[in-house]
Amino acid sequence: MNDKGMKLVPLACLAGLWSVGALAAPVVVFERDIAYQPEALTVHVGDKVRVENKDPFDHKTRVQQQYADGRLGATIVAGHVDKPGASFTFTLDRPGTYEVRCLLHDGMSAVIRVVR
Ligand SMILES: [Cu+2]
Repeated sequence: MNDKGMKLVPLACLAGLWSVGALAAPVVVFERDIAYQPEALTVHVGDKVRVENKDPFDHKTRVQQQYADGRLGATIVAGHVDKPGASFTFTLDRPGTYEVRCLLHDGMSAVIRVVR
């Protein structure tokens, strides 16, 4: 392929799409080397977050709201078994901070901040 047009899609156009939750591609968090990558990210209310397992073994993801004092609140994902090569998607509908934790591997966690 040598279609220069494909390469010249204005970045501003892509950024515009990204900000529209309903149309945006999911934000992807990879499970790789027994870690969530990235381990910290910020998304907007209503964004889809996709967890994709790149490791050759299972992970088990729990997502819970996390208060400023560290206490955990509402459960968003109770414990999804993530098979190798598979992915699943969830949506965070309320602003706040959320802990993503693997129930199979100690210390494997990430933090998602959800803003308006
Ligand atoms: Cu794990």
